[in-house]
Amino acid sequence: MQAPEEQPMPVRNGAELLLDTLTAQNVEMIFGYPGGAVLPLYDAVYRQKFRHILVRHEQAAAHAAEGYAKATGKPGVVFVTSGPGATNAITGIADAMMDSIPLVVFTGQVGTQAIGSDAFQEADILSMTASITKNNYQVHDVRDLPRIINEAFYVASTGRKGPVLIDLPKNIANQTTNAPFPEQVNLPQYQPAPTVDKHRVAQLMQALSQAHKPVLLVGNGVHAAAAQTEVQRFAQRYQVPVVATLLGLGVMPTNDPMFLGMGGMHGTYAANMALSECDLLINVGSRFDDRLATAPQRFAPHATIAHIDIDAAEMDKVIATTYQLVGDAKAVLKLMLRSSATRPEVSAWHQQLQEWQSQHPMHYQKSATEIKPQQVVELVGELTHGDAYVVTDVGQNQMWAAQYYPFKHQHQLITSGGLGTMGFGLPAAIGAKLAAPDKPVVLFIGDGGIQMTSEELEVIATYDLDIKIVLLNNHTLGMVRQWQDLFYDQRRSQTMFEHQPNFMKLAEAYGLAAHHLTDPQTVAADLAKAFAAPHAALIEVAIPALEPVMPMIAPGSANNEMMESD
Ligand SMILES: Cc1ncc(C[n+]2csc(CCOP(=O)(O)OP(=O)(O)O)c2C)c(N)n1
Repeated sequence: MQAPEEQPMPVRNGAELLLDTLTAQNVEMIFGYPGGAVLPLYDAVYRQKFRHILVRHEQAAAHAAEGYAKATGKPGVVFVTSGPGATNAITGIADAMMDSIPLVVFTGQVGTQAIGSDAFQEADILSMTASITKNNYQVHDVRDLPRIINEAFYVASTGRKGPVLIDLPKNIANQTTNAPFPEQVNLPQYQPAPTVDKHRVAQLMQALSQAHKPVLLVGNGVHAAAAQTEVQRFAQRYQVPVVATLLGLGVMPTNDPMFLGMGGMHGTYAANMALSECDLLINVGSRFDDRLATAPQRFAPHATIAHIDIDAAEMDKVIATTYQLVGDAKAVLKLMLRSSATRPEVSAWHQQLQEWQSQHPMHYQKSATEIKPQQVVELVGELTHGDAYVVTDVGQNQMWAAQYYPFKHQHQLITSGGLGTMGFGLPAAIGAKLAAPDKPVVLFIGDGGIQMTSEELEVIATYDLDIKIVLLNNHTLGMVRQWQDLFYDQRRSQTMFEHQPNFMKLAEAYGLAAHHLTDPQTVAADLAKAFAAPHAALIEVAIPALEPVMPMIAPGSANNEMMESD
């Protein structure tokens, strides 16, 4: 008798097989853009009525898939055509790689017989994406498709997550087969969940029980492992204060007494002083990026450092560490919580931290004549009760959102951390809203960044996505201008916009509600009004051109060398 998995399947072509495999993987949505090399895929999408979101540029397909993946924790799926379609998606793929976001990207390719002949719309996307994907494949036999797809999903969403690309030549998409599927994933060399070294956990807990000034640093790895509860429990049980990286925001509720805020270049005074003065630093799932460890040689100079990360390659990459714990953050924290180690004596440390917090709170100069961006973020925080998915673009808008929004949940902040990609925000907000239609989604974006992917306003209109776009318009590439002012003697080369599009008319052209806010006296009421309707709105807020993001650590300075505003 034949085993059930060996029974012949109905004859299907590669494109149909691909969609069937996606269905088996519980994929509910694809972000993409059609073209010649992916015609078979789009024909299958049409006939199988697969939910497909038609973006207006392939970069946006990748960013929207990132937003979707961030909001759901599931891999985002992308379809683009060969050549220019594939190269347009590269920025989003690189962005996902830097922030460990699971994506499965399908690129069309010219037929196998034409590969290497400079055929129409041919690009060697495998070489181009080798360094910005966790793995990439080109399919040469239709019967390999289910195996490759299953492997791609497995690799993208396990271990250190990231993008995987599958290049599908057109003739393979058209080839028919009755090959069975699905197959078990069989990748013996790939060990995504390393076993945690219990002995090291015990050593670390022993060190903790003797520390007088411990700090827990939390990064993206905590989100990836869904270890928010464990972090909170650990902080509470051992009275260890917590500092977050940009991508670690949301792990601790902003108002938690154990939370010191974001550390690094634009972090809080208390967080950066804690990093500088601590005697034990336990880093959970952050990679000591240079925006956090601003001067690696002088980072946490008095501390014994422990690093918990799923990726062994992160160990000692930037900062030398004493305790290295390779493993899933949740698994490691669970073991740490099970330890019988005694609680350290930390009352003097807490008193010191409280002093820093009360003497140097986050603050900005209020104004009776101008709307301040920090105030806008605070007001949006109140309006949304700290519950919204907050998506940002890159620049000052991103930092003000990180500094002033009252985050409560994990996965709540969707931002481009590692690559710092302007143009990320608008499409990522689309992905987040499609992933969580019942949740409020707010996008903070600058006047530079919105012009990079503004064509996606059409997608918001087409699918009637209730996204509140808060455009902080300072008529300048604010973050770059800030650096020019500070470090280039105010030579504002190419960073001041003398002419700008009429953003209100732009919104109207796409059929979206538009609000222009200029009055600081009425800004709270104006924002509330703009947020009231259950449809998208572009809310342009006029903010001062020269407002800086403070505090700031100059590049190369140590964490305790902060510039503060008056
Ligand atoms: C694709 C891309 N190009 C250039 C940059 C460099 N860059 C970083 S922030 C920034 C200015 C952003 O200006 P805007 O979007 O107006 O936001 P603001 O800083 O004023 O809030 C630039 C140009 C980038 N991060 N990404």
